[in-house]
Amino acid sequence: MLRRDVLVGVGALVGHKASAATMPWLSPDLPDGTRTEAHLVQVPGKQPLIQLSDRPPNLETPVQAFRTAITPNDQFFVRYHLAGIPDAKKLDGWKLEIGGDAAERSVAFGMQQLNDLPQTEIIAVCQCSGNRRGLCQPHVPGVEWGYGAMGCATWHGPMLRDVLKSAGIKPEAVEIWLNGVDEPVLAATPAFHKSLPLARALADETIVATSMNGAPLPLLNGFPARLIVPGWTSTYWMKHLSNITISSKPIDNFWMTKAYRVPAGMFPVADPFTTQNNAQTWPITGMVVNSLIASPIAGEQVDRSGFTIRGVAWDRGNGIARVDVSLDGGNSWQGALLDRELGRFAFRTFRLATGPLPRGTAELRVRATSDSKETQPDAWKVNPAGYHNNVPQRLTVTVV
Ligand SMILES: Nc1nc2c(c(=O)[nH]1)N[C@H]1C(S)=C(S)[C@@H](COP(=O)(O)O)O[C@H]1N2
Ligand SMILES: [Mo]
Repeated sequence: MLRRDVLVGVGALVGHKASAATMPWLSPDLPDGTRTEAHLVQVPGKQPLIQLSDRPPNLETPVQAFRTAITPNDQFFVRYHLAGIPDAKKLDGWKLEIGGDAAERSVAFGMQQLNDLPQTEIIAVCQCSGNRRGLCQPHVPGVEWGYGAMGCATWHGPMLRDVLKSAGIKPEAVEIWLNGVDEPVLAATPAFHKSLPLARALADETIVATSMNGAPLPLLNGFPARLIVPGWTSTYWMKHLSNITISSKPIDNFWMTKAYRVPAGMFPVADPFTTQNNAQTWPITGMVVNSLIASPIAGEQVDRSGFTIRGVAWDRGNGIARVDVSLDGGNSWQGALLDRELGRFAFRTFRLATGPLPRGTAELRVRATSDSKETQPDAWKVNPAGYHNNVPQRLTVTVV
């Protein structure tokens, strides 16, 4: 039997500094500063999350939440770039405005008008480009995320395509520029504006989500509407979406031309973002294949008669072909059982019954392979911003 008592009392830790002993799921590979500074906080509408920064709020989901394919709204991670985040009052009277030099006309949608469009629903992983940055070797600066800057939800709303069509798309359109309600508090900070190539904006699965797991979006996850770009890292998933510009020109701002970029050609790209490529760097786009063991957690005591390893695997929409688990630090691997697929953009849960194990410590590892034969590399492909870290997770448990 698994010992779960280490998890009991998480709520009692709220507001206190955590140590490795009180937050066992924090990987020992995280930089010392992160392990001592991170602590659980409970903000309105959320269960306790790991706080990496306060203003703006950057809150990570504890690993235990990834035992199911759907991440509950109140455990979903939170990432903001700018301290000027909207409260409910500021969002009162919210509208989504669409226009631009490559739009036929300007239009505005309230919630009712969005609901009147044909609706679609998709289960998709929302993962920060910098998920696992804190585990990168060598270490890189930035928000030092562990494993939980991600989540998977059922998103519901109209297709972005139908919203854009209401404004009319001129033939010269190349990019769709995106803007949310949040804003910098200092004039010197660039506003968080992003863009998408027209083809990605018109794709079937790109939607303006007005609900998440059957409920309105939590305030911190983009209420009342956010963009969903399944398969791509969530930097493009604009929250509190308020302005869309159909543009004949590529956007030129810090968050596109300087941030969220990877060395040209370093990672596989299914649908390139050519209007933003330069000779050295490309904007980050599709996620790389990855997997996570969510049970047991690091440091847990497990029974030598055997236990079940459970977790999730995902990629950018090719689908998960297999998940292999090692119980001996990577010397031997066994195929895990994959549960039913909830769609090609969703978390795929897996399980493996270990059978009897010798007493002592065991190092578990996990590695997923996609239907396009992509697998997780042994070494992280070093890039300055710490993106796409999909080195197989390692965790040590004590077999008693
Ligand atoms: N308005 C707005 N949308 C945003 C961001 C932001 O700072 N402001 N950050 C983006 C990034 S980088 C990520 S990782 C996701 C995080 O989504 P979440 O906070 O719902 O988990 O939101 C994206 N959308
Ligand atoms: Mo992100």
